[in-house]
Amino acid sequence: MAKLAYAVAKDPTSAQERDWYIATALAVRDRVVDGWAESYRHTNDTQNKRVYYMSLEFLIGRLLFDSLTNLGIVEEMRQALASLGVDLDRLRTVEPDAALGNGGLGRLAACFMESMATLAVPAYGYGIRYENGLFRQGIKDGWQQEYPENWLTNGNPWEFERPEITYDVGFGGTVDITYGPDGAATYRWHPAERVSAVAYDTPVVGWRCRHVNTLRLWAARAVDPLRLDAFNAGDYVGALADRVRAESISKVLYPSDATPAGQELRLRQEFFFASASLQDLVRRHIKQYGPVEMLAEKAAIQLNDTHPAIGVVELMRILVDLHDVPWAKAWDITQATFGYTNHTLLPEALETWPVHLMERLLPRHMQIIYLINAVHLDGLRAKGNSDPALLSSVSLIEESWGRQRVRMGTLAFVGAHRVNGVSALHSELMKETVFRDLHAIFPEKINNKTNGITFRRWLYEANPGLTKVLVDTLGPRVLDDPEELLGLEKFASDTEFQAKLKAVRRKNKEALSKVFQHRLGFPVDPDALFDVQIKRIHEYKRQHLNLLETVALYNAIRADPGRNWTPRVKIFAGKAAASYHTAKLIIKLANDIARVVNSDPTVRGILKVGFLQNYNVSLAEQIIPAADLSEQISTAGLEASGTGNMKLALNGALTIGTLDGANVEINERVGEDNIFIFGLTAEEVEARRRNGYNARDVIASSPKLSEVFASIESGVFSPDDTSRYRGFIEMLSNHDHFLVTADFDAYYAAQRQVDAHWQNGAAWWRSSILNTARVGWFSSDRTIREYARDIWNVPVQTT
Ligand code: 26V
Repeated sequence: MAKLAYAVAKDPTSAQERDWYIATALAVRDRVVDGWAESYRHTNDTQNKRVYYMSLEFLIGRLLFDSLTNLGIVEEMRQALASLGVDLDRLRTVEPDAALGNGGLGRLAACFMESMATLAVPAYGYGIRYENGLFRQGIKDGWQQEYPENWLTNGNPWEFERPEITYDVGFGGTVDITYGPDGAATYRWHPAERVSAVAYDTPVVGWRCRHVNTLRLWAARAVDPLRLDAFNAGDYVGALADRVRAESISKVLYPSDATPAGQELRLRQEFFFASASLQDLVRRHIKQYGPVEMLAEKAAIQLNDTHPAIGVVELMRILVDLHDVPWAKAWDITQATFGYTNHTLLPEALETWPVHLMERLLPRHMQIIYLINAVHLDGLRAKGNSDPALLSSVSLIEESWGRQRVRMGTLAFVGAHRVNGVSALHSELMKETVFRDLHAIFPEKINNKTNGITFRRWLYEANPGLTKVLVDTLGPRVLDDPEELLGLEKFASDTEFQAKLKAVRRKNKEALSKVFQHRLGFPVDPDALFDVQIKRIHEYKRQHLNLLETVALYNAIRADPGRNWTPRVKIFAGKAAASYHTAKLIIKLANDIARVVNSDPTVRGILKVGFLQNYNVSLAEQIIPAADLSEQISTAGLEASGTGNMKLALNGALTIGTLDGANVEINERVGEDNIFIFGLTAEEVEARRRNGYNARDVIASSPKLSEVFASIESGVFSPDDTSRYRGFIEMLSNHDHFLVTADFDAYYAAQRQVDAHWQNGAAWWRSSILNTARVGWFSSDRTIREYARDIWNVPVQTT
């Protein structure tokens, strides 16, 4: 009430929902800030080592329930608001999602921030305060439309602007050399352009408010917001031009997670936030801990993919040019400080930058890169490596057709003391593929850190019904130690316990059915099997494999409607990069199939298809607790880990999937009777591709697949444009790069096993319980403990 009056300046009679939301958030924030100050003091007093998580993406979602949950005051707040006639669950939906990320990599960063706070690892997350988060997706006539997502329009109660924490970031210009009396050269960069980076801090509160960390996001501002000379001369546009150019850096998140934008603005974003963050942490180190030579003892910097890898070079510049640290010493400090996480092996996603662009934008950094490379290659030659093919393969500079590019993956690899993949399989494949030669030279660098998820958001907040059953059954300890979930195993076949979980799932499915009604205009049957594929739309993730199976199932039902079919709802959600045509066509295909299937009376009550638009963290929180089946069907070897797979299994969905990414480890833990694994293994995929895969023969030998192809190609699902999918079918028939056709029959068969298992209700629920029971290991607390022990060398609090 006081907040509503004094911070929002509204009285209860005129307050709108948004006013109540802001007042509530501010009241909660006060409690968080108390813990924040204390955590900060504690770290300063103990002089503990800090972790810096550098990421161009933090896919946070909403924060109100995160704060309430971790402070343990959800019910208290619910009642307080109810006594004022306000519904907390409605307020919850007023908050816009902070969608400062594309997908898995960004969401992982957000889960890690929460776990680091929970484990009281003193940490800063560093990133960019994008004004526009990931685009909002609309669907028009079945096609994806992109709209800007200005999440800050109504203010953001969680952030604190820190105008006093501002750094200059330079671009372009020249490099001066001066020689000292001993002949040693000193280099000084004189940038032609400067942009200010202004800090915005968001507190990140850990479970039970044990510790509060900071997410520090940088906003770009012009150093000189208005050129008065130009303004006074009447050139109003020109006077503002520099400002527009400078501020464009933090305007928008790049909305692709597969193909590097390759644009100057992206490189400017990368350097902007890397430089501001390094200036900030070096300044803090010197102020609090003294000599810069001690940096690696007091700071661990984790690079979330190669996006901040230019930071390796920026730290070298800061040490060598600004603090006169000798080169070799500076390199030791840099390597000891940085760790690098790789999140994808897709060749098209590996970042490289043209040398000429680097030279123009960051001339001093390009010199340093050449020097790092020279020392790196000389070191190899000194160790007897003289094979030119090897040297060019591990060089920081890639040369092809006379064009030179800087390999950011190689830079991150050589600049870090540890390099990690995000699942056991992915880490092994890193050693065999992209980093093969580097791994042979530095065999101790690559290590695995299988991803995890924060159970606070993905279980306690998203699924309070299930959480209550767990606490009632296992006791409150389960909230602090996810391994306690194993205690569920003994209830797996207990009919009474199964009934409790069924009731919870049923309620969650009813809630999701309302979402269907609201967004798509029809409800779905909560008794049907909810079959869910939610993730970015990508050919390698193979939403189209799922769609082909949907059509095959549709055909089979129509051919024999009286059979004992398992009623299913096929649920899809996900965004396609705006320029990714095939992904957008897959969305259109999903909607085309949905239209035909949903209006066919023959399959009514048996099959429904729905594409839910604008997938984001908040929609995920609604879908996951209602899911029965989790689709994790990427071409083996291509999904680095996946984290949705973990969220769905934790909430009791059974997985149908390939042996890819973390599915492999989920399979090992839940047991093969409780998961549906199908398809080619990563090795088999490799072999098929190597031997030249012929899709046409495979299609011809599968009557089901032939029928599916024929119906899609002939326009059964696109009567308004019968040629719409001709090119798509042709592509799958001629160069089926992701081996959709190769896995089709196995996938169809696995789906029929799913049907059979579902029909034996007790067996299904037993498997579901065993999934929840056995995936405690996928908590991001476990992942962070491993990073802390093996990479960062920092202590963690025991829970
Ligand atoms: C690449 C690019 C290229 C330039 C444009 C912007 C951009 C943004 C992101 C990326 C890399 C995306 C890599 C990624 O998200 N990988 C996912 O990481 C998850 C967390 O480790 C993992 O679970 C997923 O399997 C993996 O696909």
